[in-house]
Amino acid sequence: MKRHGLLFLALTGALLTSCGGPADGTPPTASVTASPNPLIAPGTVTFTAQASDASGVNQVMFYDNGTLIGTDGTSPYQATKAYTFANNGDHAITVKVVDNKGNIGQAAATLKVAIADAFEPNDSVTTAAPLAIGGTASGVITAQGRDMDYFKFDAAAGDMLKLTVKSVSVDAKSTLDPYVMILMPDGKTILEKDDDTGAGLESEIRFNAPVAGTYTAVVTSFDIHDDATATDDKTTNTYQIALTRR
Ligand SMILES: [Ca+2]
Ligand SMILES: [Ca+2]
Ligand SMILES: [Ca+2]
Ligand SMILES: [Ca+2]
Repeated sequence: MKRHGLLFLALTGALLTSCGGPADGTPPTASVTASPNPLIAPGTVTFTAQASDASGVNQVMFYDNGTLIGTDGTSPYQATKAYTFANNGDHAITVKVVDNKGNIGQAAATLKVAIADAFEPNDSVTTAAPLAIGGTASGVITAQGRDMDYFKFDAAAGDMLKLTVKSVSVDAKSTLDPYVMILMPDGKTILEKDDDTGAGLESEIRFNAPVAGTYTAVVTSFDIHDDATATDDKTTNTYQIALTRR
């Protein structure tokens, strides 16, 4: 133990000698901003840090939720990162600014990543958004090439129900030709599917629930359903889904 103490003293002495001049124990000033903020994903965000120090700034490190995303040693101090719809939510952005004497200054900001569809991500049975019988919800087929929107509802055996997916009759600017499927409680078997039974190109399914359980409605566009390679990604692909008794 004493040997370690002596070694530490020797190292400290060497460091003090090598630095020379007046000691700088003051950390750099730091702040960070994100642009755009909020980001409507997908897109790329540029992070810019303001940093200054009497001894000079050595480098700035940028982190998103604790993960290093970039390092910059020259002003303007910047880093960029691409986000997808899957990054939906708040991100804790932090920077560490190291001066030429090893002091560290820190700053933080919140980046909001949003997507045009508030129910996203809802691309699987397990991430389906709840839809009550008698309820409606508004979504958008967007933010990825082949968006599918999953909604789940509980039904009793014999429930007589109607599911509609409306586009232009709710939003005149909608560009969506909706397509909808209802999956059995196993989450795989298709109970019913429909393209254009509703008004115009809109979808409507009248069905009786064969068994009690949690069913899933999958909304997408006709183009995506019709062609396994087609993409259809427009922020104007709006729709309203409604589930009612009949
Ligand atoms: Ca300093
Ligand atoms: Ca969507
Ligand atoms: Ca989706
Ligand atoms: Ca349709």
